[in-house]
Amino acid sequence: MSYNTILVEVTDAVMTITINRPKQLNALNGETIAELSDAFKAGESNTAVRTIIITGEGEKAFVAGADIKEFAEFTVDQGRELSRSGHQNLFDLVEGLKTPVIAAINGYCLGGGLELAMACHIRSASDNAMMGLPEVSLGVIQGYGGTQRLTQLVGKGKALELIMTAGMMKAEEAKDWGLVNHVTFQNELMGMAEKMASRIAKNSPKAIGLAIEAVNAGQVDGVNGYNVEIEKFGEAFGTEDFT
Ligand code: DAK
Repeated sequence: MSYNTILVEVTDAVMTITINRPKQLNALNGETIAELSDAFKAGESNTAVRTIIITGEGEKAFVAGADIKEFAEFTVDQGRELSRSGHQNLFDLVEGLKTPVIAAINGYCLGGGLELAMACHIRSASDNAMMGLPEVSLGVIQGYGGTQRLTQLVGKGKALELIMTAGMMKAEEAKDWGLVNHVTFQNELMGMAEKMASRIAKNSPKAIGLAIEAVNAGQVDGVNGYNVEIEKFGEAFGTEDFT
């Protein structure tokens, strides 16, 4: 599939997906969400790809949110439906991918952009990155998993503070909060993400996929993560990688 709003490149077992709408600060519109969904699925099914890095084109933004022009006229039913399909087609897909996904956050990372970064397995940010959830300033709330994933990452008190103030925080503060794993200079961000990808690539892709499933299981209501770990631990013994 050829894409209009993203760039996809595979080099040395790393798929790099770049959201390519720099004039709109890489805001996520429906087309971008559909293309990202397709690219992530293609990455997971390509055994040559061991890690996926997602970033934004240009020096200003990772993603400045959902494209606010697209949902201005939405009804209650349309809002609910778009949220549901976004969860399924992109945000839950990324979180559940068996191939590790690193978000390289290179500037504004707002609203749906932060929700996308939070669905990734690892977040690295450049020192100019600004993170926030402006939704309540626009009269909506997070619709792509932000209320849940932010709470899991930083705890309820901090999550509510960021959501209710609709403010932005700098990369270093986001690191202090546990929202991002690493902060580096902008010109070193992709190198840092690639270094992480090559460290990951030394390990068993099957075991990594099983570990992702076990870690994610602990966040699902009604699922006992310890039991899932026991199952996945057992499964590992049946893989060629273990043999
Ligand atoms: N959507 C569309 N266009 C955007 C955009 C966005 N989120 N953010 C920036 N742009 C566009 C601007 O309109 C401008 O376009 P032109 O006027 O040049 O045509 C261009 O990008 C450059 O932006 P600025 O001129 O504003 O650049 P500045 O450096 O002055 O400011 C900024 C940068 C990031 C502070 C500012 O652009 C800004 O505040 N942007 C909006 C941030 C924002 O509110 N984002 C939305 C968060 S809410 C849903 C699920 C989820 C969501 C919604 C619905 N459903 C399931 C229905 C999620 C909502 C959100 O993400």
